[in-house]
Amino acid sequence: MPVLDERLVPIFEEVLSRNPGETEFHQAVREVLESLGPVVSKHPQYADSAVIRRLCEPERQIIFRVPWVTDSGKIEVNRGFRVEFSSALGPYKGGLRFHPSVYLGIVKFLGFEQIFKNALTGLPIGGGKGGSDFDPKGRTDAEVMRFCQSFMTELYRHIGEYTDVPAGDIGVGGRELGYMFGQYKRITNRYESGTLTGKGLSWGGAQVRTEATGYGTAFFVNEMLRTEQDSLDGKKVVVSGSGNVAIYAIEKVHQLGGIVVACSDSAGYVHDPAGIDLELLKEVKNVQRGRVSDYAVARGNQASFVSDGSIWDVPCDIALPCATQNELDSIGVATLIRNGCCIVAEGANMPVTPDAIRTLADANVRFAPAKAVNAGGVATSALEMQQNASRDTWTFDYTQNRLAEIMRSIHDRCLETADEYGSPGNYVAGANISGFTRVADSMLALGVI
Ligand code: NDP
Ligand code: 2IT
Repeated sequence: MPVLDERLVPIFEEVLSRNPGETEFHQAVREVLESLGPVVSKHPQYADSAVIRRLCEPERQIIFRVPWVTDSGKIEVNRGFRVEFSSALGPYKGGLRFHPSVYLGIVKFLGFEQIFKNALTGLPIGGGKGGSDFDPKGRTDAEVMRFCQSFMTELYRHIGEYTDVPAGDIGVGGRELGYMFGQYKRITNRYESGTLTGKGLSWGGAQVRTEATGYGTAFFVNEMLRTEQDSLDGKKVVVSGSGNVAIYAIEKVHQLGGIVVACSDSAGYVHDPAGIDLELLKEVKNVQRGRVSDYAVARGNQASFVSDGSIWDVPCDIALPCATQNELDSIGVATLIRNGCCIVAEGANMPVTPDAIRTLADANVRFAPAKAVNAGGVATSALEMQQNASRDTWTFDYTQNRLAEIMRSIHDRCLETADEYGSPGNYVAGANISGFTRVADSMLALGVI
C-alpha cells in the first residue's frame, strides 16, 4: 500500500476509528488521501484548516425504518438511508441504491465519492447518496410501489430542490423514481420537479439522462484514446453488468465504432463474439426484466452463457467494469493484461480494487477512475435540474452535445491537474485533486462549516 503523507495519517486513523467496520468507506477515503500528499505540501492551508478532516465527516446521516406489505399480506421491514455528505457547492446530489448488500458503509463510500465527482463536473451540486437493503428482484410492480411509497413517506421531509436531490443507482430506475415522485407530490401537494432527477420524459425528466452515464463513459474513453490519435473504432470491448450504465455504454461504444463482445449480471456472463445485439439485450433486460442467460438463449448459437467463470477472461482491448464495487481484482486484471488490454475505465463506482489499480499501473495499462468516467450521469442530472428550474426542455441532440463537452472538459482537467501536481497521465490523481480543490476552496470561503 502506498504511504500516506504524514499530515494525512492521523486523518485516516480517525476515519478508521470513528467508522468501524465500514470497509468500503475506508477504501474510498484512503484512495482520495493517497492523492492529496502533493496538495497539502503545496497548499498547507488545506491541512491547517482541517478541511480534509471535515470532509470525511458527513454533514448529516439519516437512517430510517421502511415498513411495507407484500402482495400476500406479509409485513416486511427494511432499512432506509440518506447520507448528506457535503453541500459546499450546491444541494446534496446523488443516487439511491436498492440492493440487499446496502448498509451505512456502502452509502458513505458512495456519498464520499460523489462529493468529488460532482465537483469535477463544474456544476453547482453538492454530494450525497442513499438507498435501502430492499431487494427489488422477484418483487411485483405493486410490491415495489408500496416499498417506494413507504420509503418516500420518510425521505420527503429531508429532500427538495434547494436541499437534497436524489436520483437512481443500482436497483433504482424509471419505475422506482416514478413511484417515489408520485408519493412526494402527494405528500407535499407540490409539483416540485427539481426534487428528483432521472424522471420520465412525460413528467419532468430530461432527454439523455437515462443514457447519460453509459454514454459519458464511452465519450470519456474516446477522449483517452484521442490523446494518442486513436479512437474506439474497431476496438474490442468488454462491459460488465447489464443494467442502466452497461446498456448505454454498449450503445455508445457501438455508435463510435467499437464492438462489445461480452456483458454480465450477478449470475454469469455472455460471450457474443460478433458483438452484443443491443435491441435484443434491451428487450430482455428492460421489457422482460430478464437475465443475460435469457439473452444468450434468445441469441441461439451466436452467443454462449458462462456461469462459473469471470467476464475478464474474455480477450479485449478495453475493459469497462459497469456493475458494482470491487468486481475487478488483481486476478482479473492479470488476465486482462495477459490478453493485451490497454485501457480500463470505471463505469461503475469503485469497481476496481486498490491492488488491481496498482497492477494496472505497473503494467502501464491506462486506468481512469469512476469519479471522472461516470460523472456524465450526475452531470446530466444537473442539466435536468437546470431545465426544471427554468421550465424548459432541451432536445436530445443539444443535451447530448452538452454531455460530450462536459466529459471532454473533465478529461482535460484531470490531465492538466495531474501534470500540475507532478503525476503526468495519472487520471486518479488528476480527478481526486481537481475535485478536492474545488470543494475545499469553497469550504474555506464559507467559514468553519
Ligand atoms: P442497475 O441496477 O441498472 O444494474 C446493475 C448491474 O450490475 C446489473 O447487471 C447487476 O446484475 C449487476 N450487479 C449488481 N450488483 C452486482 C454484484 N454484487 N455482482 C455482480 N453483478 C452485480 O444499476 P446501474 O447500471 O445504474 O449501476 C451500475 C453501477 O454504476 C453502480 O456501481 C452504480 O453506482 C454506478 N453508477 C450509476 C449511475 C446511474 O446513473 N445509474 C451513475 C454513476 C454510477 P444483477 O441484475 O444480477 O444484480
Ligand atoms: O453514482 C452516481 O453518480 C449516480 N448514481 C447518479 C447520481 C445522480 O444524482 O444523478
